[in-house]
Amino acid sequence: MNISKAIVRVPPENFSQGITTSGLGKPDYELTLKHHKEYCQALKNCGLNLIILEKDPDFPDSAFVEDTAVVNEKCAVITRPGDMRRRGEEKKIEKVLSKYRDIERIKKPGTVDGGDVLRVHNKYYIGLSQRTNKEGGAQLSEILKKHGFESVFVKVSGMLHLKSGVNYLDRGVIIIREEISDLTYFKNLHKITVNPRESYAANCIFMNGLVFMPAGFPETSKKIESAGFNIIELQMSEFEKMDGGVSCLSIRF
Ligand code: CIR
Repeated sequence: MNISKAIVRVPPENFSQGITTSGLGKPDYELTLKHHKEYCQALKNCGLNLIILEKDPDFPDSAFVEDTAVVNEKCAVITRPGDMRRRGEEKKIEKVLSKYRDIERIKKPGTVDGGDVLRVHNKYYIGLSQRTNKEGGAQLSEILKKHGFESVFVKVSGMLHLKSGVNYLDRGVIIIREEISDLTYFKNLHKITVNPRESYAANCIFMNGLVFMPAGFPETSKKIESAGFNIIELQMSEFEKMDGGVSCLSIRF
C-alpha cells in the first residue's frame, strides 16, 4: 500500500491518567507534547500528510490512535477497543476515515485493538490478546477475507499487543522479540531479533524507506542498520511509561 497520510492525535493534559502497567512512573506532560511533535515532524519529513486531531481529555489514552482502526487500500475497519476505558475513542476516528475509505466495524461482543493487527503484504496476523478476543478476531478476519486478504491468528501472551513484540519492516524482514522468535507463524520471514534487555525496541515501523524506532536501544539499532535499513530514532520515554510505542501513535494509510 502506498502510504501518503497519517492520523495522529495530540495527547491530552490528563495523559498520565491513562492505562499503564509499565511501572516507569508518571509521564511529564510538556515532554510528552515535545516528543509527540517530534514524532509528527518525522512523519512529515517522510512525505506524509498529517491529519492532526485535537486532544480529547475524555480519553487519556487517545493519542494511541492505532488501536482504533485497521486501514488498508480497500477499507477502514473501526475497532471496538478491548479496554472499556478506551471505548468511544474510535468514534472520532471513524468520522475522519469515512472521508477516505468504506467503513467496516467490529461489533459487540467482539473486541479488537489495532495494536494486535500486523500486516505483511496480503496477509494479516491477528493477535488474540487481553484486548482482542476471539469474536473480534473472527469478525476482522471475515471482513479482511471479503476484501481479498488472508489472515492467521496468533496467541499473544506476556505483552500488551502482538505488535509490542513483532513488526514488519520491508523486504521480507520482521523485527521480533527473541522470546517469541521461534513462533512458526513467522518462519518464512527474515528476522531481526531483539534482546530481552531491549524488548521495547521491537515496536518499530517502516515508513517510506526509514525505520522509525525508539531512541536508546543501541544493540537493536545496530542490528537494524546491519540489515541494510536507515533508521530514525525517536524519543519515546513518556509514551513508554503509558505502555505505548512507535506504531501506536499513528494510523498510516
Ligand atoms: C493502553 O493500555 O491501551 C494504552 N495505555 C497504550 C496503548 C498502546 N497501543 C499500542 O501498542 N498499539
